[in-house]
Amino acid sequence: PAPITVATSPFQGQRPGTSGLRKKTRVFMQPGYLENFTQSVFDAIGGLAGRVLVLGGDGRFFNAAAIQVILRMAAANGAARVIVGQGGILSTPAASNLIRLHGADGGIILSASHNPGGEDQDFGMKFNGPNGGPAPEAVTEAIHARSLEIDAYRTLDSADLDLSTLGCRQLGATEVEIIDPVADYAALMERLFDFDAIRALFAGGFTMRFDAMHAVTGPYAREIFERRLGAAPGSVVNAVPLPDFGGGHPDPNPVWARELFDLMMGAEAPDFGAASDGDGDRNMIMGRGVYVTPSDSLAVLAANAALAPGYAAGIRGIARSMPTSRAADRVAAARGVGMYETPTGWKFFGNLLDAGRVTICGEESAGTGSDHVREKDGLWAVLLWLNILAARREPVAAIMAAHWAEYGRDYYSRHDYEAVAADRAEALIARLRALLPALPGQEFAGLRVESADDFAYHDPVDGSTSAHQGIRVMFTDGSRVVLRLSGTGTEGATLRVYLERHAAPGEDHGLAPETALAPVIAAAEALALIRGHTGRDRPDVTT
Ligand code: VG1
Ligand code: CO
Repeated sequence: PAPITVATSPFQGQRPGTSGLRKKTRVFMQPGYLENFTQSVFDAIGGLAGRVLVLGGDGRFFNAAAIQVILRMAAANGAARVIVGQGGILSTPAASNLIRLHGADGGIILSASHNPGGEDQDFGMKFNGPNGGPAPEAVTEAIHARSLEIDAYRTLDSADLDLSTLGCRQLGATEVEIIDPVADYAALMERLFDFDAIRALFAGGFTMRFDAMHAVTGPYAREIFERRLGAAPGSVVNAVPLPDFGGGHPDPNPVWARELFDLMMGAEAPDFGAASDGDGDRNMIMGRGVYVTPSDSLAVLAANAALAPGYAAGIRGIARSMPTSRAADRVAAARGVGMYETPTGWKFFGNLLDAGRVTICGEESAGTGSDHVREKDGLWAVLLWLNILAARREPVAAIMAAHWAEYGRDYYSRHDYEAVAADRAEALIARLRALLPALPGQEFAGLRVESADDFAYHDPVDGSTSAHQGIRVMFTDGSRVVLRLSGTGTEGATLRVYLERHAAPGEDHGLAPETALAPVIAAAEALALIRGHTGRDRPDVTT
């Protein structure tokens, strides 16, 4: 079929946020909407002629149709080759791996990640560059700029391709290669971790439950945990990806993965519990009777990484997003390795990883990963935990207690106020911004401000600056409050309030987080007047 050019006019609001462009599914399904954005991506990277692209998604509603649209457009734009996951499925970390493995020029991942899926829920599209990582801000801004002036897109008048069987198909002059979404990823995991030791752990009676939340990790988890590592059949639950994630909210945290959380806190708990999100880049870690906060998990993984073969030489440095607790900083300081604090979103880790400055990265939002790919990686985190458990032969709770005894405990919690009227949420942040210079020395509910700023990041590798990344308030007792607005929502604004307090080695590490954090929560309210601005007397989601 010959390429055809279709006239179009711009849609407002095609600006990628923290992680790609996320909108209501019906917005994406409007005629021309997906096409405009896709062509804007191709144009912004200098065209697709002769280039190689990786393509897949998390299987949510509209995934299959959108893949066909993008394939036709890639072919009409002259792509040499498109590597597609069978059935249109690829987890985000698997896509990142494939881009690197094939030396592709980039990849498109269809996902709204932890947002619910379905015709009335959310859809999204992420573009990753040749390093396998999320496009940096300069690229996402160029895509947005292009979307505002676009007047035509290219496509083919051709039938849908069969993506259900492996192998190569021809689409115009473009070769489309349909690959097993799991195989290369599982092989990478086998290289990084001591599968023999983990197999021996399971053979010795160790039990686990992994909740795939009816999202993309089901097939990956079954293959790796049950088939290759010998976890008991049925250890992986909700393993079949569904277009609406079974009506659930595929966000692995104590609220949305309640069933797993309750199991792990009850009398029937297995030794280990974990879950992942829509596109497979997040993780939740639990032991019997214990929930490991993502910030703590990052610190423990960094401290113990050398127990895994892939990291036996030690780590070069650690990076965390600014709102993530400072638990990892204590590990970096003790090991004498570099520590970097970046804005929220994995795209900011790419340069540090490419430059070899850091090995392990993490975010408080349940994202952890390493230099093996350029995305956060849910199953990677679960496997590193399993490798550590296989080497140390101690329960998760004992590992946490020992970690806190050595470094102290950073009590941590995040309060989310969702779907707040955008002007009210923005007014709250604007007020704080205006107050910043006067805050040091002031007291709020008994806590004295030591310093406060609107976080700006200066990338040490490419010299770029990203400003207005969140309000940071440090108190003299070492506590911290961070406030920022989410960049992944599709309805109104979501205010995130991040609360943290350090209990040094020797202090009480056995408190409930809400008890330990009560003074910080009170100070955050006194400082930011959250109730007044949001009209809510409590957060919608506490993690
Ligand atoms: C959230 C998290 C952030 C994460 C991002 C994408 O962003 O806070 O840490 O990188 O989601 O994760 P925001 O702007 O809503 O706070 V994923 O797994 O949804 O791609
Ligand atoms: Co995700």
